[in-house]
Formats: sequence, C-alpha cells, structure tokens
Amino acid sequence: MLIRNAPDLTENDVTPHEVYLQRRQFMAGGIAAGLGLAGAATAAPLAFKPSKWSTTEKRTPLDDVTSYNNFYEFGVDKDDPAKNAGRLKTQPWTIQIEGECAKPGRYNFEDILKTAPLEERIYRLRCVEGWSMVIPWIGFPLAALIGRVQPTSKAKFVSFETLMRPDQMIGQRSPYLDWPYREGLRIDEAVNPLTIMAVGLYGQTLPNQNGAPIRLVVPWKYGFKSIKSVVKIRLQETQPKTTWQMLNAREYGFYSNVNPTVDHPRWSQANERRIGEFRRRETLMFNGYGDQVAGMYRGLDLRKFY
Ligand SMILES: Nc1nc2c(c(=O)[nH]1)N[C@H]1C(S)=C(S)[C@@H](COP(=O)(O)O)O[C@H]1N2
Ligand SMILES: [Mo]
Repeated sequence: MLIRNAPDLTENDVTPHEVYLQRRQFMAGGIAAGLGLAGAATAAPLAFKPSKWSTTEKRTPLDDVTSYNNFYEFGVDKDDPAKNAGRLKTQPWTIQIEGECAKPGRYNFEDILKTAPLEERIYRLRCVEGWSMVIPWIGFPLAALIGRVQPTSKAKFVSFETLMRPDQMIGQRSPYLDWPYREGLRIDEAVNPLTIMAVGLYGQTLPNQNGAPIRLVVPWKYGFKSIKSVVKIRLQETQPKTTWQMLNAREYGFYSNVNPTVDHPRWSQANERRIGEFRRRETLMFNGYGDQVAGMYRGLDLRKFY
C-alpha cells in the first residue's frame, strides 16, 4: 500500500478517500473475480410504508445509485462494486449483537426483518469526497433493533463491523484498509429517529454493491459512516475505533458530521456535485438534517470533534 502526500497529487489522482495501492497487485485480484459470477443478485420487491422523514428532492436514478459506489471490499474504483459484488453470498446472513445489553445473541436476517415495519426513507447521501445522491432507502429505525436487545446503562456507544470474506470480497485480499471495515456511533446518534438499518432501495432488496443484505444509513454524516453488509453490532462503554480514523485520524474523525465550514485537510467541503447534475450545490450543515440532529451536538466544538 502506498499513501502519497498532498504535494504529489494532481486532480486525476483524487481517487476515493485518497487511498492508493499498488495497481498491479490489485489487478491480479480483479482477474480472479472476473472468472466468478458478475452482476447483481436477484432483487425481490419489499412492502413498505412512506415516512415523514423523506426529502421531496429529485431522486438519483437507480442506474447511478447501483453503478457509482464506494465499497472497498470489492475494489477502490467507483465501478468496481457493481462489477465484483455479484459473487457475494448474502444467504444465510446473521448479525451478532453483543456487549452491554440484556439480550445479546446471533440474530438471523429473517428475524431481524421482523424488528419493525419497513419504511421508505428518501435521504440525501453526501460522500466525503464531494459528491452526493438522493436515495429511496427501505429500512427500519436502528433504535428498534437496539431496543430489542435491551441495552444496559453502560451502553454509551455502538460499533459495527462488515463481513470479512476475502474469497468473495476481492478487495479484502489487499490490506489497503484494516479489514473488517468498522464504524461507530454514539448511542444517542444510533437511536436518533433518522438513523436506519436499510435492507432495500427503490422498492427492492438491496443490490450487493449497496451493502446487501443489511447496512446502516446515517444521513447527516459523511457516507463512509453508513457501513455496508453488517455482521456485528456491539454496545459498549468506550468510543469505538473506526476504519477511516485508524487509517488517518487527522483527516477522518469519529463524528464525521457533514459540515461545510470544516474543510477536509486537503479539500473544501463547502459544496458538492449531485450525481447527474452539472452545477455544484452548496453543502448544507448536517447535510440539511440540522433540525433533527443539531441538538445532540450543542456545546461540542465541531472543529475539534470533526
Ligand atoms: N463496508 C463498507 N461500507 C461502506 C464503504 C466501504 O467501503 N465498505 N464505503 C462507504 C462510503 S465512502 C460511502 S460514500 C457509502 C456509499 O454507499 P452507496 O454505495 O450505497 O451509495 O458507503 C459507505 N459504506
Ligand atoms: Mo464516501
């Protein structure tokens, strides 16, 4: 793995999250994957109700939502997940829920689906790299799942892990990230009504490249917080380590709230390109969800806790 410093960069070099790797090593994995099953897993329709939390903004076309992705387990380029995620087996699937709760255990996906009625949540997603989309997710509040396992008073944070399966996730054969992918939230963020576990989009089960069969969606934070293909959730007293923070703590903090006034050390966060649009838009504080979430950060210095 090779991480270059800012002065060596040209615009063409600005690849996802500035992670660089030895191209040749990676290409070898790509060829192997090409022999496997490419393409999307079969999508199935889902029943859901609308939600008052949905934006009325124009939705990003399904084609863009499924073909322009970050999912480093399948490669670092935007088209890699669509090309390589088809070989991931998402059945059977379980989530291990552990730590500070009365009902820890291994919950299977079908059981987790019964946690709460499915809703459509049309949310903006703002990637830290400067692009955004509007995605009609189908999911249920994470608060409902956390409620089910009865957290103890020591549950101050929630940590999440993605599946580790290098034979099906070719990116995991290279150590450019410290696998498995990890994320975390404060407990109040986790149970905020905007925070959902998504199991579908555009009315159907999730395509593999979007994090099948179940992933987190936290719409007021940069996209990388919304961890895909979750297999482990832990309630804990201490703040968890997260993948991007472990890679570069100066550039990626634990909070990662969308904030146009705090630049990434190497680029501005003041505006963004909505996928499918030409003119850049102004980025909104908390990605436009301030009315629902700003109260959680009252008194917190958002320059320090970025
Ligand atoms: N496990 C895992 N989750 C992940 C990522 C990843 O590489 N691995 N990428 C993140 C980033 S950077 C973004 S912007 C969103 C993209 O979600 P989408 O592809 O569904 O739009 O997923 C996030 N979740
Ligand atoms: Mo991202």
